[in-house]
Amino acid sequence: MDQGSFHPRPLLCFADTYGGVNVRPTVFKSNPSRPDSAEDYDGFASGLYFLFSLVSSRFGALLACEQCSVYHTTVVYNPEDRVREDLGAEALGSQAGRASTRCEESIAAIATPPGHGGIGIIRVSGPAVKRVAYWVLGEEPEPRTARVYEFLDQNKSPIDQGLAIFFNNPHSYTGEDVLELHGHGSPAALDMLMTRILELGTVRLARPGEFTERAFLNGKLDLAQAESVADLIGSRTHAAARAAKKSLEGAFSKEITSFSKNLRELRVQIEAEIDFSDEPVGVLDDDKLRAGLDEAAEALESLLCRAKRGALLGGGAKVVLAGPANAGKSSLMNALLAEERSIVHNSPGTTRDVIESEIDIDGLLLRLTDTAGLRQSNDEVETEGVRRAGNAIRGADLVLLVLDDTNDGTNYHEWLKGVPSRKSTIVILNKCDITNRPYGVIPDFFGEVTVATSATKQLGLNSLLEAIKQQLGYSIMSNEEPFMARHRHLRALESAKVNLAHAAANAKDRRGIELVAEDVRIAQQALAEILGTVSNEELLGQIFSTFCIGK
Ligand SMILES: Nc1nc2c(ncn2[C@@H]2O[C@H](COP(=O)(O)OP(=O)(O)O)[C@@H](O)[C@H]2O)c(=O)[nH]1
Ligand SMILES: [Mg+2]
Repeated sequence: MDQGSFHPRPLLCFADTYGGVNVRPTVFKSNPSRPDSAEDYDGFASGLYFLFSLVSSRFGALLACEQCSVYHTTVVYNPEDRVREDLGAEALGSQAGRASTRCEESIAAIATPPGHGGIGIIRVSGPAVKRVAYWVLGEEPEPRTARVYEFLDQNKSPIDQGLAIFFNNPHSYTGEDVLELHGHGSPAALDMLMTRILELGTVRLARPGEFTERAFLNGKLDLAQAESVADLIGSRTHAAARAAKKSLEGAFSKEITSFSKNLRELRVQIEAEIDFSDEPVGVLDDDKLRAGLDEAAEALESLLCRAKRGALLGGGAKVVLAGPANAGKSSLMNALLAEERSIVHNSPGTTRDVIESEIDIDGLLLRLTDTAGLRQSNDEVETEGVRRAGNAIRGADLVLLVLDDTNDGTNYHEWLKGVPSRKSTIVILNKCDITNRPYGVIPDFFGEVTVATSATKQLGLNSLLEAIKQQLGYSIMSNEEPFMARHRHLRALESAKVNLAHAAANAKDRRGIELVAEDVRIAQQALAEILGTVSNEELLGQIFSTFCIGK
């Protein structure tokens, strides 16, 4: 038998041909509730499957009829089934792929930050919530109604007084019963109340992020939304907070879902084309396939671009000022910050340590880092400073190579050697007030992005900030509100991009269509990871452990 011509694909005919019965042929599971379900035929079906593998040619029509006469439920074909099976139920955006997880344990935590404040909130979630309410409030509160209560200790004397709100499952943040006690923001009173709740014995202290983790597990949020909760809490600029809020509302998830859906449709067509390549159905010709892949690649690129901007918003960027001693690095840092942060002096070797400060430009948080001038020195402290400067350069998202235009500009390439070749770099020719070089971007400066500045006269700084934003890929797009993204998301999108590129390469040869299907499947899988529909325990642990307690 010709093994080469064998396709181990379990499809035999279109579903439509045999009505609405829709059982995946790979499963061979009968449905005992149906009289025609061929119960007890599972073994027979497996046997048939084994036999199929010996058939030396495409067996679609032949075995479809064969099967039909026995029990057609096992042979009905629907290309969507395979796509769906790979992704785990409705992986694309809906929560159905994640089994609702009701935790047996109840958890509690102080949800407000430590210290004294007007209000302190304790949150309890889980099956013991009603019992806690009964012991602490003396009754089970009306769901979703704020009421003033006395919070009672075991002797029924009040610990504190405040609002209590009960959210019955599934209509709560976690999807479980939740009780919120809004007392006074006194660490002592909150501590007493927490002790009271924990001594009931049915509740334990929540781990960081455990409330949100439960919300995720119960299908209230997808993983990208859950991450944006932490991003919103940790946001340091208005733009970052707004972007995190957008992601929490599902803006990023929607984009991923919609793109995945398109990819999925393309995949269904590719799968059908493979399965019916010998039949005159003509699902997807070469041009259509290539056009579909090109379109997907384009959409992914735009998504990646926006996600990069979102990731920048969330994490900010480390921008390191490096270069020879006395070029004006510290002066430039101070000019950009509009404050005297670094010591400026005309004697070389003044800056000996790494000095960091943050600046918000159009919502983008830059962590500006001033470093010691790169030079040989007999001074141990300065040598250590130069070593640290090297580390800072290696860890930078963007290096500003500051050169003194009065003498270093001509041998800029020597200085460039000190910067790793793949680092994003801007060359700055400082002290242009002395050389009379026009300030601003210098076009075509030996292929480097170069800006002429005067730190002392504050010239060329706006051009420099624009160049920084551009180099970091952060440019404000008109009516598009940015969404928050993380490096984890970027990695997944990059991986999808690589796989789509493979798919496009494989699509050049008709014989590679099976590989195309596999590439698209892996790309789709990478996207599903973003939403957490195919996430693993370790990843979830990593993500939720970065949350604060009580969220
Ligand atoms: N004329 C002029 N002098 C500058 C400029 N930037 C820095 N300087 C001077 O150059 C000297 C070294 O500056 P500094 O910022 O300490 O350089 P660093 O060693 O690279 O940090 C100081 O005397 C500064 O006042 C500039 O743009 N124009
Ligand atoms: Mg300095």
